[in-house]
Amino acid sequence: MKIKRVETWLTVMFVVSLCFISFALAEEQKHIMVTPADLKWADAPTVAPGAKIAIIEGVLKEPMPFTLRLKLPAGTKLPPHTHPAVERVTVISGALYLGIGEKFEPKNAKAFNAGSVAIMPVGMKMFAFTKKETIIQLHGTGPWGISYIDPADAPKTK
Ligand SMILES: [Cu+2]
Repeated sequence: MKIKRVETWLTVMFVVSLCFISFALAEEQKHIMVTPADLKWADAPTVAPGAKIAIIEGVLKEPMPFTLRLKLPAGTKLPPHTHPAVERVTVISGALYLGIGEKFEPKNAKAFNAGSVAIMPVGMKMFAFTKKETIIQLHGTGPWGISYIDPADAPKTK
């Protein structure tokens, strides 16, 4: 019987969505408290040569909140790119030179020193560079990623 099947299907969908909601709540209630010494830095050659990443919260490829830090060596260049999610950058130390646009034009970049925040909408074209070692924190809601305007700009990983 068709109606019965639709009802069963709706019940299944309802239970499935309840599971997702309780999973999401459980996710929210978990607490994370870290000091700089607790951060676990890993090499991040896909970000830039010599870059390091410390994931504080979340799984970057998943549709969930994430918080991470990037340690960028002096002289790092992040060629023009976009992200599939809102980018929220907080500069923790050093200075991030950030520019808007699809061309890498250092003169169009502004220095964001420690304590600065920048929030860029989905798909905004931007580039960045450092002059000294700089730590930035990114947070937002994934899935997170990066697309280079010129695919040839993607850092080579071996
Ligand atoms: Cu970016």
